[in-house]
Amino acid sequence: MDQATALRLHELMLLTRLTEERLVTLFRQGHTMGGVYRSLGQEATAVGTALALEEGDAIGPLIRNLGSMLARGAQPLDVFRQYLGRATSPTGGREHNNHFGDVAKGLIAPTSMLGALVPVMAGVALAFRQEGKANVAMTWIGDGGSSTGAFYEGLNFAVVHKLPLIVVGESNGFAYSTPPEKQMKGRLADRSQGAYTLTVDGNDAKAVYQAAAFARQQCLMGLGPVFLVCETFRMSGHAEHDDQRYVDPGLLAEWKAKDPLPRFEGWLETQGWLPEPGLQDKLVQALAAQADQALGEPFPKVELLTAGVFLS
Ligand SMILES: Cc1ncc(C[n+]2csc(CCOP(=O)(O)OP(=O)(O)O)c2C)c(N)n1
Repeated sequence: MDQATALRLHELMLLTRLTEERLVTLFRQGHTMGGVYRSLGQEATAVGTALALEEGDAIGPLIRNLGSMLARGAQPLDVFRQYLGRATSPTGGREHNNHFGDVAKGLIAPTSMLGALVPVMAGVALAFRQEGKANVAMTWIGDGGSSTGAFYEGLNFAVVHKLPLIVVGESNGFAYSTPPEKQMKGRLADRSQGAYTLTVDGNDAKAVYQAAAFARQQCLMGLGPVFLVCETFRMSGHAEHDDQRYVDPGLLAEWKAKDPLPRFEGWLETQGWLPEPGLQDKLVQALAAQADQALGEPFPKVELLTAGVFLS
């Protein structure tokens, strides 16, 4: 990894963490419309994978992959507008977390239905191949989400048709309060269905980035999908309303020592590649100003709320 990429990876991980911290503040102040779902401790998994993609590739993230969206050009201001339900948000105030996309940026909107994006992104990968494009599609799945039929159907389809799809498996200790052994036999990597499978330390940003770049090459060589399993840990509750009382404090302490951000900063230091001085303060101030801007913007007009919404 070159210096510019390493510093970008660091800045995006920091931006993800600080954006989510600001969201937590807005949640505690009672400003957000719903829950706040963080990726605390998993920033390397979200950012390291997406940053390894190239122009023209596409991602289909989940709620815990805000970092991947920022890596593809989504703006924190739009994230705040979404959570605050403002008319100016990408969904016009109709949706209240990160469920927004931008096809021009290769960002397919996240959906709540776990697993559902695997067949969707397999379809995107199929379209890339049919159009003769040297591009890949990427999506993410948690250990809980990997128990859905859609995950199996989508990955199986990609394996059979050798599609350029990267499915990032996030093995993060819990699905809500359920540990993997209570809902699956074996490990997440065992669910690959014949896809080339790599398991990496998901808290090692460099390793994640390199594995994702390798996976991309595999896909472009026509070798079929890659299941890239990242071993990591969800360092906060399922969302901010969940205090994680079911998690062994010893386990949390163990993973805190493996926090991907200070760990990557340590590696940058060994390289002599220091982030810009004052970067964190600069980001904190910019994010506070963006959150204030979003707070000052209007709510949608009630009569417009159902416009563009599919009503069955
Ligand atoms: C098909 C489906 N079933 C159930 C849910 C409700 N649900 C939302 S998040 C979640 C837990 C997800 O756990 P996991 O896939 O391991 O991801 P993590 O939250 O650990 O990132 C569940 C069950 C859902 N959104 N979609």
